[in-house]
Amino acid sequence: MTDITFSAWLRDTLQGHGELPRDLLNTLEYTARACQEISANLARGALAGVLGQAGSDNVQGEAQKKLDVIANDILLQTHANGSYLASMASEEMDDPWPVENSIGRYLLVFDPLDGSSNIDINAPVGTIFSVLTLPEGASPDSHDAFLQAGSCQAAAGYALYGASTQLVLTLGFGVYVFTLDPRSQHFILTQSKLTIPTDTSEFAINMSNQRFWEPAVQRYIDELLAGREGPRERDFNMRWVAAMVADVHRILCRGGVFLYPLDSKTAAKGGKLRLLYEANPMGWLVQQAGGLVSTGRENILSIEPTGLHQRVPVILGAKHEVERLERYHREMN
Ligand code: AFP
Repeated sequence: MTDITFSAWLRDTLQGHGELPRDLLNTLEYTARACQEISANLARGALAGVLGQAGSDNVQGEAQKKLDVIANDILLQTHANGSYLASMASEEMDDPWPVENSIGRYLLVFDPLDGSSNIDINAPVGTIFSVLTLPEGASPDSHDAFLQAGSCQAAAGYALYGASTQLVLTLGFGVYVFTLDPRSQHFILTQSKLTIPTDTSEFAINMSNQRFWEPAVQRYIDELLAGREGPRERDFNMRWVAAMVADVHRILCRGGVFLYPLDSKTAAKGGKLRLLYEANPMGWLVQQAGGLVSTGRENILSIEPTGLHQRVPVILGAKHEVERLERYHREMN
């Protein structure tokens, strides 16, 4: 079978859907190139002296790893001369970064390196990105231009830097996986139209926060842990990679449910995960694969953002599990 490269797939797919927004195609192609360069930096790791702390904090007040800053710079520089892109925003930057002299109509918002706490132990990390359209009359350097509901995304995806480097993307008609061929340095289509089963026996949550959760989540997790003797009448398995990209990729590939719910530690900030460059892109991918994405009380993709770095509680994955959690939130909170 002939290998289908990411570029060829993009061109054929966008044409097949009646339009070829050249700016969108370029935004995605150059983002893929940036992810290839980030992957090469990660692969050299200790040999390139890029591990460890950068000695600075980001807008979240979190200590930055050297590779957080390097990955952010790679994405900025890759797109710096792109007339196709109006502006960029990042977990690592307080404010948007408008592209000079650009007439582009698209916005790119990203978490350049998700799962940073995994870098120094050679565990999976990723890049998460979301593409929005610049609203008519909006200024590319304004926060407001980016404050759009997840349902408005033009594209969403991530790169997962694991045993292999994979690019996962949706344009609104299914979820597609491309694997980087180290020899050719092309991303090759390897999976099409991923589907998440409506039921699962595998959950992902950071159990160390258990005492801080709301009653609905306490009940839900207690029932899973009770296994076949409990109300769910079957045993469940747990995974937690501490990199959302890896946990969500597992769910897209074999099912499951992921929770980073509201807890009393993070309630004042609205949650742990960020809406624009974590929950929205990952949530749209999950929804495109037949899963659901919720705060426990509402569909995350319907939230009208009020801030560039806004946080939300995140529950996503198997339809019947997310529906059960939403029911528990209605009944108990
Ligand atoms: P870092 O990028 O700071 O490692 O955070 C990763 C993350 O935002 C998300 O990818 C994980 O699911 C979650 O945080 C892990 O949080 P805990 O470290 O509290 O388990």
